[in-house]
Amino acid sequence: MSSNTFGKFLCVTTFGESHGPAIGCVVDGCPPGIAIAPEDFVHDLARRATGKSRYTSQRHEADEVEILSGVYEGRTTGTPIALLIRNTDARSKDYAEIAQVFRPGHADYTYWQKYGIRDPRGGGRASARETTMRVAAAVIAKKWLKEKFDVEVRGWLAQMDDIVPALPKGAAIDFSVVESNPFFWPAAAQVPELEARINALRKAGDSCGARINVVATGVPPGWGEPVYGKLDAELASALMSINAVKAVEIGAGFASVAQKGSEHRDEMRLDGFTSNHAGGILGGILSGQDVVASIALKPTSSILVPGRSVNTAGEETEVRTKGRHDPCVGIRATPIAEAMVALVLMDQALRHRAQCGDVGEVKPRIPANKARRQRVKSGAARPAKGET
Ligand code: EPS
Repeated sequence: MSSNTFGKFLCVTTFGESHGPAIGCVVDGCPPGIAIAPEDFVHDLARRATGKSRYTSQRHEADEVEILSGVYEGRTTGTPIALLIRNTDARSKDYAEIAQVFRPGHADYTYWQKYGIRDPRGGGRASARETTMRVAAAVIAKKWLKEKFDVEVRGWLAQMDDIVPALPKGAAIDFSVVESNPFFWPAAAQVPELEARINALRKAGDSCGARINVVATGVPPGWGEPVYGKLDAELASALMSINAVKAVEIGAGFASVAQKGSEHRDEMRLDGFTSNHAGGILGGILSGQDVVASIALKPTSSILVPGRSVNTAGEETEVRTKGRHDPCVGIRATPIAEAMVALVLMDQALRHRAQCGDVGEVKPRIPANKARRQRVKSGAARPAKGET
């Protein structure tokens, strides 16, 4: 009932607040035998962390994962995996001024209405800090998906404020570029423009929103479920549960409103689908094409620009949020979006194996990437690793 757990076979529960002693998660239902060590968590946690560049909050957390259970001699045992990260750089006095005031756009007011009490320090449970454990849990999912199925889940920042990547339509994303700048931006030449935009927002005490795209490649057809367990429905729920997310699109998303049926449908040839407007999901079940999702994150609500609000005593007041905050929380949300997609995919893969593991490969099987191969051939896209 309290909704701190998600997943059916792979169940992830997170706990902890931004300024509590620690944050953690329990991952239950993980198959035995997966090699997991504390070092496995370092890369993705650092990609998500604050304080890694001048463009995010300057809170410096070590984000060191302690594996408390479920792993013996470096391998998962099939029992619940408990992971813990201690909070080491909380500055709760920053929140003294706003402890009795509701920040407009934040969850302060709604938590207060629901529980009649709230932990205001660092946003409590409604802080971006909570997403750390999603990323930690997904390290296991990403590893399992890659090792067992060669499935990879990767994302990039697809819009920041009104800036969009200057890439030709349909161009392949070069992930070495995405990973080489603190914005996860796919067009290197624009990074100075992004830096200037964040600097200007900081100076103005304001913030901006962002869009993130996530793609899962190498997925087999068949994962997913019909009706209430649709894979796209579960992706939408998982992605929407990330703090600050206000919209989720799968495949063509809202653009499908203005498409004709003859354009939207992804035609099938024996050598591949000719397009991927479905985002790899038909009837809630994977077609074998890449899974494509996109999310919109709202502008950070903890800003210096004064805003009108009310306080817990029921008086009208003005609020300015000082302290260390992200001018654009979307800048470091790429690994969080990847994490939610990976966790949903692993959960659905385990569910598929449980019910339909004996079905095997069904003919005909349509290869995934004809549309992409055509773009490569026409010069609109670069070949990906291993692609000719
Ligand atoms: C956050 C405010 C900042 C961020 C925090 C999210 O925390 P604080 O006010 O305690 O310095 O640093 O994010 C993280 C610490 C994190 O690991 O993501 C907020 O307002 O949501």
